[in-house]
Amino acid sequence: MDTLRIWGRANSVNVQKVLWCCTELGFAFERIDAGLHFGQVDTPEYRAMNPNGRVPTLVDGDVVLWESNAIIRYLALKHIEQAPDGAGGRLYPVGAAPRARVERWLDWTLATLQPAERDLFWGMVRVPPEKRDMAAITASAKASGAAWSVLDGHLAHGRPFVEGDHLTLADIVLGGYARRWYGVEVADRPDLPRLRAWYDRVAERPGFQRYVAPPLT
Ligand SMILES: N[C@@H](CCC(=O)N[C@@H](CS)C(=O)NCC(=O)O)C(=O)O
Repeated sequence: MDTLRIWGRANSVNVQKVLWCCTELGFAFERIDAGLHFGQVDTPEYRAMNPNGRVPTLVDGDVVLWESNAIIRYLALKHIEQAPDGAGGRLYPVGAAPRARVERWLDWTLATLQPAERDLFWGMVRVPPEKRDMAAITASAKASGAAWSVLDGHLAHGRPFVEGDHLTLADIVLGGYARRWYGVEVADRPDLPRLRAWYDRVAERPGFQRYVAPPLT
């Protein structure tokens, strides 16, 4: 099997989810720094792989993919092809209903959570204090709290992971953003005990510890 090549800087949440996913699946990979101060993403060679000039990009032999959620779906499906009863089928359930329940969180993260939390994360982590737009940060913190309340309510099902008794792609994608939520200072952070208990659980995974837990930069 070719070693997977993953282009993207290690502090990108969208790269981190791919690395964590590879760890859950036992896939070896090589990561190449790209994006922000590492550059690379504007070269013709990179744009030929990923015309968006964003990270991550996955290269697996002649398969070249961008969009992090598409990449983790691909990795899980690749694993299912190799080992139908293995880790891929647990991360990305095969049945229509269980898979759709996982899929919704992948879509929700892109459509609802990420737009809500972007100004909070960027403002608090990547902008120096004297240049922060505190109105945008406050609005983003409020919108983030509202989004996380949706997941907290969902977790009233009482099971350990977002869609049941084991980790799925939903936990990986949401876990990366939860790292950001709990990693920045938020005034009036809503008390969401089910969310916090779930976060502490997923944060124990070796793939999270290695790729998602490091300091936010
Ligand atoms: N929806 C895309 C978003 C890709 C994206 O915006 N990635 C960011 C990093 S999280 C990026 O490339 N930023 C510019 C850069 O690093 O140069 C995905 O999930 O892959």
